[in-house]
Amino acid sequence: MKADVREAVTSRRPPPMQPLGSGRYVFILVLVVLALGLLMGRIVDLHVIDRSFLQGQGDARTLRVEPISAHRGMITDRHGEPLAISTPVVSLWANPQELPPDNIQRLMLTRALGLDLDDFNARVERFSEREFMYLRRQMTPRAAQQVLDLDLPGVYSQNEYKRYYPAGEVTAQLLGVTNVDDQGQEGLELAYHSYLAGTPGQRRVLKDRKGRLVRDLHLLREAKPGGDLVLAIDQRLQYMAYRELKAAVAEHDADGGTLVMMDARTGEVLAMANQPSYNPNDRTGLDPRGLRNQAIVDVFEPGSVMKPLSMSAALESGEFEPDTVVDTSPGWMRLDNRFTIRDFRNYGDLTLAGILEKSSNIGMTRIALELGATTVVDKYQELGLGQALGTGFPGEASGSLPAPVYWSDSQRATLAYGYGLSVSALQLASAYTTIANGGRRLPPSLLKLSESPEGIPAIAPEVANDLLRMLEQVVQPGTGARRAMVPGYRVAGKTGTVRKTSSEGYQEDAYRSVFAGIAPVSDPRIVTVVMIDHPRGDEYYGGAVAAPVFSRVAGSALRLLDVPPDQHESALTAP
Ligand code: 59J
Repeated sequence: MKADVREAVTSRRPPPMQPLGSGRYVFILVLVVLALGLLMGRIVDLHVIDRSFLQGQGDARTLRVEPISAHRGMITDRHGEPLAISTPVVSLWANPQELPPDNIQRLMLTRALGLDLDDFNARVERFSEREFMYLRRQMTPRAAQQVLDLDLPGVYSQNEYKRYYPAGEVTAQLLGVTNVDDQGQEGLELAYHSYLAGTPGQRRVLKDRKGRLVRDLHLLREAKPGGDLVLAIDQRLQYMAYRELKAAVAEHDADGGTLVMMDARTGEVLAMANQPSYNPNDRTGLDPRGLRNQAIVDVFEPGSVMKPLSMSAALESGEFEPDTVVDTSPGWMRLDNRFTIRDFRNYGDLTLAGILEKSSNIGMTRIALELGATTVVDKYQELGLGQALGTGFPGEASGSLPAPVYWSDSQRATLAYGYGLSVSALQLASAYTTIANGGRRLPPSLLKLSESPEGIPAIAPEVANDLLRMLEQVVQPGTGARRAMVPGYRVAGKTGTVRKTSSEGYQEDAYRSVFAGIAPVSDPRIVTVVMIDHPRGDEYYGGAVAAPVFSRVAGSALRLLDVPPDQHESALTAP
């Protein structure tokens, strides 16, 4: 069997090769040499003789991967009104190596770009070793096309988006800004940058020497547009609040001011205005003070607007009722043998409601000294003071509460009437919102909410309601806060006049005027805090400077929000 197989294999061996006849050999050799010769000739032809033609062909069509700018999401108010939008723009750039050396052509180019020829030539000189320099960024597509139509060598374009803020200075500090590369730099533009920015796409393209598109070959990755951000802000309220704040700061020749309006039911921030401000669409020569969203990032010593908050601790203690009488005479008091507390004048016997109405420092002191050493500071903490609010706003201030090893009487007293702590306007508004909605603390929200949050109980409901009524008594004809009244609506609130500090301590003639208020009392809808920094005119009391701003802003807001007027005697009395 094995022998058979071997036999079969050997029998299939090919016949031995025949020697090549010499005629056929020479013929094939000649063919091969000829073919090689032709190829060499073609190589010489392509590399030496036709070189420039080939290079031209190669340059003329280049395969490139181009980025596709992603559209940055819009920022709108709660009703979809645009507050920050991205519009298509064209940036022109040049390859300095390819620019025409000829001054006539350069003059045409600089004229179309709106540049000075000498400056331009100097810049081209500086970039002469490089292959990229911007000619002009973020031009309108039409203006850029006029430059491209000159058809000059070395001039290229790229499509981008530019941010525009329709409300300008009215929303400047809240929105913040992006830089020329569309990166969020400040405010909400910074806080929500990655959400707004989206992801740039990529496409493979065939371009000619001038960078002009010959053919769109294929999409490698689609640009993913950024998401839209819907703010809690109501643009109508925002404009109105900004206008009133600006007018008041100008009228009183103040250093600045801030205003926060919150929805009393949801904690949403309906308006947030600051002075000074700036135009985010044209930042040339801006005052850096205008960049600060004071309402969130700056803190101040609040003074008497804290009295209702410390009073909530007194009412909850069970030791005091709204009509409990406290003797405030003789209108001054010495504590710790070194510190004198004063009232504006001697008010004698005052109820708790009366203490708020007259803003008696002595009354608050008497109450605070009856309470546990940390009762008031604990309440402040429960109301969200001395801690971050979690708005996500860059640089959000926490403010500070004192935490001494030992509480002296003067420290307990001054804390209860608003000194020795610092708060932001937003924290203050949030604390008043707790009074407005029956004692639940709502986290302030800069974004529109789809549903009202639960909130955290921070004041007993009956105490919150008592306080609301007491604060209504503060804003009545004949009180220091009467100018906060709003015709047609019942309002509640508290003034404050706070001496500003310098490195030498409390100043004699520099104040902050503050008002914190709630409206309407029948069913609270808005909470507003107004702070005017250093009014320089004759008037500087909170009741004279900040309260009228509250009156105008709250009145307009209630009408814009279609809140039905109160059927109440006091509401019908004009201030
Ligand atoms: C005040 C303070 C400073 C800090 C005093 C305002 C204190 C205090 C030490 C003198 C002006 C002034 C810790 S008064 O806000 O009491 O709003 O209509 O700045 O008291 O002890 O020339 N408010 N303001 N106090 N300090 N330290 C009153 C009151 C308030 C008014 C007016 C005028 C102060 C009736 C303030 C208002 O309720």
